[in-house]
Amino acid sequence: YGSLATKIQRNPSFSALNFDDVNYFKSILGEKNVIQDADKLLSANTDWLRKYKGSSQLLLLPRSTEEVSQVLKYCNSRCLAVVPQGGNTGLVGGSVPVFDEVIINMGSMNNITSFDKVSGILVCEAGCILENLVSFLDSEGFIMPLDLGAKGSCQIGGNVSTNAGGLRLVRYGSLHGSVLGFEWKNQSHLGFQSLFAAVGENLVLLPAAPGIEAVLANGDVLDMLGTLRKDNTGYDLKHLFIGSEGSLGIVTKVSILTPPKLSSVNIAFLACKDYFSCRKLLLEAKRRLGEVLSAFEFLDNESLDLVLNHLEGVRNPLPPTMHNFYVLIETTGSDESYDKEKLEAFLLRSMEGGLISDGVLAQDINQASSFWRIREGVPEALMKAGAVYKYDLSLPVEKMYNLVEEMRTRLGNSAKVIGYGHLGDGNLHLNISTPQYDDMILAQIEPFVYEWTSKHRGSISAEHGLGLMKANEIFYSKSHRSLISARVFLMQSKAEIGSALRWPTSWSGFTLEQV
Ligand code: FAD
Ligand code: 2HG
Ligand code: ZN
Repeated sequence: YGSLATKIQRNPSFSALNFDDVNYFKSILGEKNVIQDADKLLSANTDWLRKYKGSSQLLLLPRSTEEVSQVLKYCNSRCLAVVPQGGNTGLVGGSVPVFDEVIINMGSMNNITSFDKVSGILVCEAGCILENLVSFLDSEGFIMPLDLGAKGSCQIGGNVSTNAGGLRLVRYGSLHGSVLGFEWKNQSHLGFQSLFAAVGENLVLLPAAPGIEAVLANGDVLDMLGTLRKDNTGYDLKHLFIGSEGSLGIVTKVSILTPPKLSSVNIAFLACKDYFSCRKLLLEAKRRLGEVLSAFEFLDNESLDLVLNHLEGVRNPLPPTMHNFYVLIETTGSDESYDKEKLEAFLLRSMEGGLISDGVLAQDINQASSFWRIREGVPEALMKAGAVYKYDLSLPVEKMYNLVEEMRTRLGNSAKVIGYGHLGDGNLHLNISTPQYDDMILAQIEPFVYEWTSKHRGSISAEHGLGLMKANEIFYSKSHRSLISARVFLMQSKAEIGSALRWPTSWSGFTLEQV
């Protein structure tokens, strides 16, 4: 893969790890949480896509906020580069080292701190696996406001750091709405000041609401663990961290608003003859299913084929007629007969109007999960099919599928081009599958895909983040002016961005000297 990693140089101002460093980490974390075992390092150095590979010699597993603090403080003083890692399911090469960064994996911080049944507020450590939180909440009669195919491995700290979207965003919104606060560690190498302290120096930061605590500087804890729904006292700093991909600090704890589990869930797997019908169906679903609509996902016939051909035990729930598109609609509500009636009336109407060519409504929980398996299984099926070029785009829904078609025309028989994703959120997952990575094919895809997205005023990263893959492509989605403003703000607040040091250029695309 002709990736950025092959074109960049390690920043020489970083130190190389030595024997004393390792001993120091052992003294803080204990021998067994300082990993040098070759197999474990190999997997921590390699990303989920097996596309990005670092050469870190050290994996650290802190068990408390205090340990994270001590580790970062030491790395700061020794100028050792670090990369925060959650479940390592990220798809843009952000969770693994580029060179020899120390990996700080949060998996050992996996405790649930508290849960308030009245407010639905869950406070937990960053290393909690999403699926474990889902199970815990299920027993309490609640659900997580986000759901994604990687739930068995990804961690809530990783979700917050990537601002993961997923399958329920259409109903519950993004994590900017559900995360009430979190605790983080400053990993800055310059300035040695926490963002909170520094912002306080330059700007007015009004007193925090009860429950939020700021611990300043030198890797000390900044506690923004708000558990309030409403709090308009000054700037809401946590929003800077949601989606910052570990570039500002390490998230150690999260408090999140969880919705109650509702009793009636219905799922339909539908076929549409063309993309226009999918779009029209989405409009109708929003209008007619309204408050009960909880997911609206789509996949093209090529995506379904891939899943059926590569995943064991998955079958098409519809009779084997070829349809061009498939849509998965989920409703969640509190009145079984009313919700079902509402969905059935909607389906009947859409069928009569010609928007749906065929469809099936899940009859039980097993059938419902088999529908979800089809949709959630696409990334796994792509991995089994060979090499994959992945693009996660926000685009106007009317134009979205044109890109898939144009890409097919461009690449001809040299690649399989598939389109699927979160149609309800205007998020296309364009994937290009080839037997192996090939620079000639890559040159046909990039920068075309980014230019196309930019021309249609879309985003080159809807939900996966920038990572290493797209760190230098941010200009396709953000103007120079907005980037400079963000950069200047961060510099004034002396909150140097970790990635500016870890990677050759920061997200803003400028080196410090340029600004
Ligand atoms: P990692 O992959 O370990 O890390 C991701 C980034 O966050 C890295 O930059 C890392 O440095 C940083 N990071 C991790 N933990 C912390 C922390 N505690 N503090 C600071 N920085 C941290 N994404 C979506 O948005 N929607 C989807 O529907 C979706 N589906 C997926 C399905 C599959 C099968 C897979 C493999 C991935 C999917 N993803 C999806 C992508 C991925 O972003 C999410 O899986 C998840 O949010 C990443 O969490 P993680 O714990 O694995 O983080
Ligand atoms: C999904 O929605 C994930 O399944 C992965 O975001 C998307 O494979 C992809 O491109
Ligand atoms: Zn997705």
